[in-house]
Amino acid sequence: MGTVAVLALGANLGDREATLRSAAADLAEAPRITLTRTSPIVRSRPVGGPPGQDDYFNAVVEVDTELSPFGLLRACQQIEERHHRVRSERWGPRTLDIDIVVYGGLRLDEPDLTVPHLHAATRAFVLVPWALMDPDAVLEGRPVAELARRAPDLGGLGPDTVPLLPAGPPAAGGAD
Ligand code: A4P
Ligand code: MG
Repeated sequence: MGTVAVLALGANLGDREATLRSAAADLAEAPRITLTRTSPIVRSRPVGGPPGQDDYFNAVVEVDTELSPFGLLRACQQIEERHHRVRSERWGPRTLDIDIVVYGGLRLDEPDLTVPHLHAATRAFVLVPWALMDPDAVLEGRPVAELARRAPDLGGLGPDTVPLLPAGPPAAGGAD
């Protein structure tokens, strides 16, 4: 048993649904990472960034990992790279973004890694899928579902969700 972490996935270029599915599969296959739960995919208007961007598709996943926080960050970045993410413009369009939302109860503020993620508590595109995945989730003492209801970008979320992974037996070693 390692550390339970929550990762946020976002895509707004290319086949966004396929990218999120494939990223979840990559995480499930990554060494020292077990995918334990996945949220549905939500559709969201871009928050920040240049005008004229396409909608995002967002999802969150829960993993159990034996990697250190920086090891997990590196693993996420390798998966981003595999999806040919182009880092051109901060907050600009991207084929795939994977952020560490929480890593157990760790608090860390390093130049390359802040956990909990700096904006996690205020972004409906993270909080809504997280609460759908785990209705009892808590972030820094506050229910995620309640934070989601108060998030300024809540109105930018589409009404429909689609499953991230097809229904079936839980991932190998899954906790569900
Ligand atoms: N970094 C620090 N903390 C973390 C963390 N907890 N998880 C560092 C992951 N990375 C972390 O990230 C820049 C640097 O953040 C990395 O080098 C890492 O060491 P990046 O992914 O290269 O760049 P970015 O994603 O453009 O910047 P950033 O700050 O991650 O942007 P955000 O805050 O993730 O915002 N609107 C909708 N609807 N849906 C979205 O998914 N995403 C963004 C990106 C903006 N608007 C969006 C969405
Ligand atoms: Mg990022």
